[in-house]
Parts: sequence; C-alpha cells; structure tokens
Amino acid sequence: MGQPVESASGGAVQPELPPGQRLQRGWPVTHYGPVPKFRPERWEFRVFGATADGEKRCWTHEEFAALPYTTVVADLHCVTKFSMLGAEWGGIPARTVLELAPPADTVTHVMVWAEYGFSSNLRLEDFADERAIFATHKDGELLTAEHGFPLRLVVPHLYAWKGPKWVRGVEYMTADRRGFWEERGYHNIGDPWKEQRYSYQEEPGDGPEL
Ligand SMILES: Nc1nc2c(c(=O)[nH]1)N[C@H]1C(S)=C(S)[C@@H](COP(=O)(O)O)O[C@H]1N2
Ligand SMILES: [Mo]
Repeated sequence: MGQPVESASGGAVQPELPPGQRLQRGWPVTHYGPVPKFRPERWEFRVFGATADGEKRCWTHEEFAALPYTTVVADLHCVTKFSMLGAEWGGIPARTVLELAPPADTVTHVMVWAEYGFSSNLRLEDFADERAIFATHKDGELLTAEHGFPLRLVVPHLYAWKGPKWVRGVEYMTADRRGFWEERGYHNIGDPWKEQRYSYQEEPGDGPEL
C-alpha cells in the first residue's frame, strides 16, 4: 500500500505514490537479460559469506518451499517510474533466512544473488525488515517464469530492482559492495520515498566509492 497521507482537499486518508511515480495497469515485465529455465534438481538456495558459525547453508527447492509461508501486501515501485499497488506476495520472510542461518555480528550488508550473476546489495536492516519476503506467489498464484519463478525477493520499502527475480542465495557481508544495478548508475540505497534513483544523488555514507 502507498503510505497514507492527509489529502489537501479535506483530510481523507488516501494512498499516495512515491514522488515521480505513476500508476501502472497490469503487471509489466522488467528485467535485464533472458528468463532462466527452472531446473529443480539443480536449484539450491545458499547462504554464504560471514555466517555466525562460518558454515554455509543450502536448501533444495523442496526444503526451501516447505519453510513457513506468510503473505505481505505491498507495492512494487520500478525506478523507470511505474508502480503497481497492493499486490499480495506469498512466501518466506527474509527474517526466516536470518533466523535459520544467522549472520555474524560483524555483518552490515547482504548481497542477494540471482541466476546469471544478477545481484543486489542491501543494508542488513533493509533485508531484515519485517515486510521483506522471498516470494513464491503473487495474489495466491505461483509466480510465472518472467516474474521470477520459483523465487524472487520483494523489499516493499525500496525500489523494485532491490528485489532480484530468480533469486538463488544471500551473501553476508562485513562491508558494503555494489550489486548489478548499483554498479551501473542506480542509487546504492534506493528509497523511493526519498526518490533515491541514481548514484549521482548519493550523499557521503550512502554507498561505497564509485
Ligand atoms: N534477476 C533480476 N531480477 C530483477 C531485475 C533484473 O534485471 N534481474 N530487475 C528488477 C527491476 S528493475 C524491477 S522493476 C523488477 C520488475 O519485476 P517484474 O518484472 O515482476 O515487474 O524486477 C527486479 N528484479
Ligand atoms: Mo525496475
């Protein structure tokens, strides 16, 4: 949902889009590169990097899909300016991954990895947000291949590129590093309410040197 605000015309509470966004009818497909083919026998979800015990964790598709399922109603804001409001995402909260594979105390950021080496970096607190979800479903239906089947991350409070489709794992990091779009001109943090679209808008401390 958009953040409710008082409207100028009489105080009714109505949803609002982040600055510069427009409402999109339907659900367009936006990504770089081809749609990967899902091969269940080869698929695994990995957590690696600075885990608390130094061990990697690995789930098969069957194991990951059996983790406790929840739903989150959230909007999708693409940096190219379309927004889709009020989708119900179903899947496994990012917090579940943090609980089952705890990060070391020194972890400050994560890199979320997807097929073909796509990646996106997040501050640990953004990844740990209670609404961040590894989605398998949208509005009660399995994701389609082009929308990220079998698994995509949705981080409702950030621009949608922070949520990789076809996600395959998470790397725990003790320092920040830019992901795919963050290296290619998009903002390191990507808060749509602050309109953090491009890396040239970054303030000192928002991200690693470019
Ligand atoms: N693997 C991967 N995930 C990705 C992207 C991508 O290029 N590759 N693009 C992101 C961007 S910019 C957007 S807006 C959303 C779009 O999701 P949709 O195609 O389901 O609408 O996916 C995000 N996830
Ligand atoms: Mo996007």
